[in-house]
Amino acid sequence: MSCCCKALEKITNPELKAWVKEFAEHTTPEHIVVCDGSQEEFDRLAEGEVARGSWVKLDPVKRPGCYLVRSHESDVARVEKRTYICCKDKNNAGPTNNWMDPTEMRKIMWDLYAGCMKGRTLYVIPFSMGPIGSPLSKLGVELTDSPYVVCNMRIMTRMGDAALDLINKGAEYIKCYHSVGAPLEPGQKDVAWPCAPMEKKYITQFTDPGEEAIWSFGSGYGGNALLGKKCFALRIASVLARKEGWMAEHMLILKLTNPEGKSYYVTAAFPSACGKTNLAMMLPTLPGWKVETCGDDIAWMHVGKDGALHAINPENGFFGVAPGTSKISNPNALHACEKNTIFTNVVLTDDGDVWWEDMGVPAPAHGIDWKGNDCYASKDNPKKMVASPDGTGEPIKAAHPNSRFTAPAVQCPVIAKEWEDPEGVPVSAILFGGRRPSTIPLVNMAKDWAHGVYMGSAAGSEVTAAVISDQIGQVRRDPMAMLPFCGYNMADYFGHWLEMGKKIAADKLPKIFFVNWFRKDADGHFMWPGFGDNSRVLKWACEAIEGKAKTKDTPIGIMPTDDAIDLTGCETTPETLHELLTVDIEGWKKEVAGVKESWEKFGDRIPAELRAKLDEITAALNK
Ligand code: OXD
Ligand code: MN
Repeated sequence: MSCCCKALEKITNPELKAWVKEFAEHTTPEHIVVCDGSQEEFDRLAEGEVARGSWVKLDPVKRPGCYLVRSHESDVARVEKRTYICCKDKNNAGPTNNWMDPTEMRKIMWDLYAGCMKGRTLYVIPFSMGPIGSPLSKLGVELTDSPYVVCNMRIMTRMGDAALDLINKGAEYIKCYHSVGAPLEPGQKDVAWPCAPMEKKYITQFTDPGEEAIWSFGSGYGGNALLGKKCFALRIASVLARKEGWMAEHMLILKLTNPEGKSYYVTAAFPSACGKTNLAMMLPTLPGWKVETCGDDIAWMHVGKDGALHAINPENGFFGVAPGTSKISNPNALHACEKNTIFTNVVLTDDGDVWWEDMGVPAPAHGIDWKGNDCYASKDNPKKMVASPDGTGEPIKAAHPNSRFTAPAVQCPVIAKEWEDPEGVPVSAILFGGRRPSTIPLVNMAKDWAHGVYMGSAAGSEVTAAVISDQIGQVRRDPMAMLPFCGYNMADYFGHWLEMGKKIAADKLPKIFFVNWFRKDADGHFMWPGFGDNSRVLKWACEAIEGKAKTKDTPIGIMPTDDAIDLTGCETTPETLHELLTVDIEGWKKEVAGVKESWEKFGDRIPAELRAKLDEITAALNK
C-alpha cells in the first residue's frame, strides 16, 4: 500500500484518520476508499463484481438495478456459536452469550487481522443508524474489504458523506472492524465469495463502558458482516440503551389505521422466522383497516417529551428472507424488491429473473440454484425444483432457506410517511409471540407493565423436527426475541425493561400483548389463518387500548370473550375461536414451570418484581 494520505483526504476528524491508518497498516490493503454512499459508487462496485464473474446483473427490464449474489456454501447465515460478547466481568455477558476476556479476544483477532486485506481494497463506510441528524440516531464507521458489504450497507443504513460530515464535526461513532479474512497473494485469482473457515470466524462485540466496538472476521454474510444491523443496532445498542435509559429491541414497527381514520403504532418482537416482515407489511382482511410499515426488524425506543414511548427504525432497508415471500404472504415485500435490490442465494432464471420456494409462482423450467448448479422444474410438483434435467427425483432446496433480498425501505408500497420522523412514532401497543402449536392462546393482554415484561421473558418457539431432534416439543425460550442479540446479562435486561416502565407516563404506557398465530389442532393443521387475518386480533388490541374491548379476566391475563374477535368474512369457525381463546390450565401450569426453569441459569439476578409476577400467575392457576 502506498501512502494513504490522498485516499483519506475527506476525513478531517484526526482520531478517525489515525484509526483508519492504524488498521490499514496492520491489514495491508492494496487500496483505500472512503465511501461516499452515492449511486455511482454502488454501480461501480456492483459492476466490478459482475465483471470479475462474482455477481450476476439481473434483467434490466424485469429487475432494474438488481443483482444476484451466491455466497460460499459455508457462509450462509449468522453464526451464533462464533459470536461473542467481550467484557471484563463474565457475569455481565450472562449465561446466554458466548464470552471471552476482551484482552484475550483482541489478541486473537488482531493476529487474524494481520495482513488479512493483502491484495484487496479497504473500504471506509461512515453510516448512521436512524435518520441523519435525528437525536435518536447513532453513528458508526465500518472498515471492510468486502464490496458486497459496502453495497448492502448502502441499502441497509444511511451511508456516506452525510454521516462522515457529522463525524468530521466531532460526533461520536462506533468503530466496526470487518474483514472477510481471505488475503490475496500477488497473482492469486480471487474466488467468487471469499471468506475464512468456520474456526477462524469471529463476530465480537466489546461492551465495557467507553470501549464499545465491533470486530468481525471471516464471514461476509448478513448479520456477521453488515455490522450496522444485529451487531450495532441490537447488541451494542442494547448496552448503550441500558446505560443511557432507552431500549434497543428486535421489533417491527407498524402503523395501524382503523376505518374511522385513527392510527395506532404497534411494535412486535417475534423470534427469527416467525413472520415479522409479513406482519409489518400486512394487507388486513378486515375492510377499512390499513397497515403501513415503519420498520420490519429493529426498534429503538425512547421516552419522549410527552412522556410516551417513541420508536424509530434505525435501518434504511429490509434484509428479508426470500423463501416463503409470496403474493399471498407478503405482496408488499415482493413489490419492495422489484428494483435496486441485491438477492443473495436465490435461484437465477433463464430470463435473468429470480425465483425461490413458495414464491407463489410455478418453478421455472430451468434455473441455476444457489450453489451455481443447473436445476429444473419438478414433474411431480410444479412448486419445486429438482437436479435432474428430466424433472424427476427428489425436490431440492434450489434457493437456500436463508436466502435474502436486500431492498430499500422506501420501495415498500406501504411505507408509512412518518417512518423517518426524527422524533419517532408514539407506541401504544407492544406484541410478543412465537411459534407455539399448543397451550398459548391467540391473544392475551398483560394486566400491567411488569406482567408484560414477564410475557416477553417467556417468548419463544416450540422446537420442531427441523431444528434439534432431541428437543422436539420443548420450548426454546427466546426472551423478547433477543436471545442472540442482547449484549449483556439477560436478567439485567429484564430489570431494564421494568425500569423503563417507570419512566413512561402512566397514562401513556403501551399495552403489552402475547399473540400466537401458530396453534395447531390434533391433526397438525394451523387453527388460525394468520397473515391478513391477524388484523382481527390487532382490531381487538386497539379496542383494548381504548378501554372498549370485550374482555375476560383469566389467571394468565386479560383475554377477549368468544364474541370479541371480529370474524366477519373469516374462515375460522366460532368453535375454533373458542378453542383458541380457552385457557388450558394444566398446560399453563407446565408453561409457567418451564419459564421458571429457563430463569434458573440466571440465579438470583432475576429481578424480584418479575419473580413475583410468576408467583402471582402460578397462584392464580392453582386457585
Ligand atoms: C434476522 C434474524 O436476520 O432475526 O433478522 O435472524
Ligand atoms: Mn431479525
